[in-house]
Amino acid sequence: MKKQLSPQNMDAFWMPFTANRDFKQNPRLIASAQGHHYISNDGRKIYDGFSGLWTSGIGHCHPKIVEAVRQQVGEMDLCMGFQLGHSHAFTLADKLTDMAPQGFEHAFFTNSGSESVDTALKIALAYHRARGDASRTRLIGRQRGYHGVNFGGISVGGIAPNRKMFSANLINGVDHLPHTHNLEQAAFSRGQPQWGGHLADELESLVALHDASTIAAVIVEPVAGSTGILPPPVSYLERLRELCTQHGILLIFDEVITAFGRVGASFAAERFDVKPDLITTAKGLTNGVIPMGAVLATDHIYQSFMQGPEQSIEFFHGYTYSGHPVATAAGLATLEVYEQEGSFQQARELEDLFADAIHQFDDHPMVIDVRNIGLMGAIELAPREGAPGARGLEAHKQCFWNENLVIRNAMDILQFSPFLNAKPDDIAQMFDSVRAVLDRID
Ligand code: PXG
Repeated sequence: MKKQLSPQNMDAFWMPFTANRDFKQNPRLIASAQGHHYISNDGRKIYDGFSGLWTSGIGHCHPKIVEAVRQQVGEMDLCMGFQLGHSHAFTLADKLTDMAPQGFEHAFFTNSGSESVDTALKIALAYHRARGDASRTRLIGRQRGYHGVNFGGISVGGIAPNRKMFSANLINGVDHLPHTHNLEQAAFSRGQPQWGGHLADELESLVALHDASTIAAVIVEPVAGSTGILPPPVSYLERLRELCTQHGILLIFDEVITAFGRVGASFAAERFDVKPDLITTAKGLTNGVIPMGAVLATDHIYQSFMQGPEQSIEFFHGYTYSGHPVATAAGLATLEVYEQEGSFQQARELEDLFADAIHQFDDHPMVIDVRNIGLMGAIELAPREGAPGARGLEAHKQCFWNENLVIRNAMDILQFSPFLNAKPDDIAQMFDSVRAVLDRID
């Protein structure tokens, strides 16, 4: 007999990035997902305003992806991934690099965004060493950056609660650029803020401090996501690129969120027309159906590894499940659907409507900022006196229980990540619900 869930028997599952005790008092449980909706355990149809944590851009249980997975799992569940290969992994790498900005000709497969980030950092370090420039060991991230939860990722990341418990064990030789959030200068910007491009010049100070010959790579999210959606100021990414090139530093774009249509293009690198040296991806690579990530590398980087005796391994790195057959089948089907349905274009066409809808909150008395780019948007609430984050969490819960809507809160910042193929009426309805909630809470 199926055990009924109750707060008394939910302790075995230690939930990720969740207030376990609070959640288990009154769990928000989902029984199924289809298209743009979840069905909750209590039978309600709930609109997913967050595309399943930025992952399921073309909707849940897309029939073509489900079918590809079904077929693959019955045909070849697993292929030993080291020293053996299977054609789907090669085909997916081809398709992915075709979709990527020009010059990205190689893909290294991982199983998550965190693994993609740590893989990219290792590629950057090993690349310099392979070129005989082994003194380039320092890494530069950015305050408020999120690069997953592995040791490399939290070291270059800039989110204090993710770092503080491990502060003595973070990897050595990491600095951070300042973040670009500034309410005085750039609140209520539509799209890229006009203010803040100069913050990229802070890289010059780090170069002056350490000397360029010690710096391997800079890693940034082209649009900072988890921290509450910070679109890049006008000219910021261009300037970072310029400085990295000038100083021989690799530029890594962490596109775990921004790739695959989220900013109305295949990649943010494409949208902002700035070409990094490495790109990390995950999430939308399989529409979230099977965990998978990838690091994209330029031919120049790949070729710098392809030296020495041919029988020796060029890069001592990889995961049991790198290029897993079922994940690659999901990835292939997903990229095909993006093309067939014109998903990135659909997202681009929705951007203005989404921007109008979210900026209706610009003059709401509880709101201190509204930001958007592509189909990423945030409403920043003024925190309650003495209780930062409480208002945001209450809004999230009220959306779920009273409005049948899933949104995400990062402290007091409400975040929205609509489907690439969202219906305009659903976007309007989502923000009607948010308004109802904001009018109700104090
Ligand atoms: N880099 C970036 C830019 C991310 O957004 C990761 C790396 C790590 O990916 P994995 O697959 O290891 O989780 C992410 C993940 C949120 C939220 O609420 C964001 C992520 C994950 C969970 C929640 O913004 N991003």
